[in-house]
Amino acid sequence: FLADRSHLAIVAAKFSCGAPRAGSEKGPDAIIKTGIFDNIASRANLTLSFYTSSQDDAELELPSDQDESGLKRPREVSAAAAHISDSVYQRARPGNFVLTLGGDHSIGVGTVSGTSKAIRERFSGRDLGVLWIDAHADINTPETSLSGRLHGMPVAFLSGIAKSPKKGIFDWLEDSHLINMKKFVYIGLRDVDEAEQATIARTGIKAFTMEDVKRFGIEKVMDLALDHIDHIGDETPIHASYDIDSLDPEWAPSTGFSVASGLSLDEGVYVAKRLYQSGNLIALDLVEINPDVATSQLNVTVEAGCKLIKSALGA
Ligand code: 4U7
Ligand code: MN
Ligand code: MN
Ligand code: MN
Repeated sequence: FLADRSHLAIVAAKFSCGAPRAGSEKGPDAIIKTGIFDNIASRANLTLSFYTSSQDDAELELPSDQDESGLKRPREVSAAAAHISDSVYQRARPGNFVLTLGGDHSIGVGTVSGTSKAIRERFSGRDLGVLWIDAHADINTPETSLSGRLHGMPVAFLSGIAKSPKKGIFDWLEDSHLINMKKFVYIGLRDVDEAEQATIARTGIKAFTMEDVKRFGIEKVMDLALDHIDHIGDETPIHASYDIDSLDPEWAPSTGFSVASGLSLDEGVYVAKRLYQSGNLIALDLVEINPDVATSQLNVTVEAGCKLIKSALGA
C-alpha cells in the first residue's frame, strides 16, 4: 500500500465561502459526531490525528470577503485553500493517509495540490492520479463561470486551465501543486455547464457520466477509470475527491446543489471499495455535506457519507 493506512490524518476543513450558501462548514462535525473514527480506530488499530482549519480560526487570518474579478470572495477562498494545501502536504509527505472533511468543494484546490506536491517529493517527480466523483465538473474558469462561485472551479485551478487572475488570488499555486490531467477521471457527471463541456471535449479529459454508469454498470466504469489512471499498472497514487452530491438526492438530500438521477448508495460505496482494493488510494476528500439543507434528513446524508469513508478505508 502506498500510504500507511495505520496512520490516518484527518483534516476538518470547516469552510464554506466558496459556495453560495453557508452551512457546509458544519459538515466535518456532523461526520465526526457520529463516532465513526472511534469505531474505525478500535477496529483497525489506527492512529488518528485531527487537524481543524476553520473559517472562524484566527490562525487562518482570512482576508476580507470582497467580490473581485467576477469572483465571489476569491481572497478568502484562496487563503483558506493555501492553508489547507499546506496542512495536507505536511501530513501526506511522510506517507500518512489523509482524509479531508469539507466544507465546500473549493477546498479541493487545497487538498489535491497538497497531495500532488507531497507525491512528487516522495516518489521523485511522479504524477498524482485523481478521481473526481461529482454531479458537476467543477472546471469553470473565472471567465466561463456563470455563478462566480469558486466551488465550481477547483479542477480548473488544479489543472492550470485557470490562471491566477490577480495577485493574492491563487498565486500561491506552484507547478508541483498542479496535476496531470491524463491521470484524472470524472465519475457521476450529470450537470455540466456548456463552457465546461467544451473544456472537457477540447482537452480530452476522461469522464464517466451517469449515462455511462447506467449503460455500462458501475463495475465496468471503475475498471475503465482505474485502468485509465494506472494503465501500465505502475501503482499510481490516487487522490479521490468525493462530492456528496454525486449520490442521488435520495441518499444525500443535505447538500447545496442536488441533481436528480445520481449514484445509488450501493454504487457510491462500490466506487469507494474499489479505490481501497486498488491499494493506491492515498487521500480522500468528502465535501459539500450541508447540515442546513434538508435538516430533517441530515442523518441520511451523514450515514451515507460515513459509509463512503469506511468503504474507502477498508473498515
Ligand atoms: B460543486 C455550477 F453553475 N456549475 O459553476 C457553478 F451550476 O462543488 C455549479 O460541484 C457548481 O457542488 C457546483 O456554479 C459546485 C453552476
Ligand atoms: Mn464539487
Ligand atoms: Mn457537485
Ligand atoms: Mn455540491
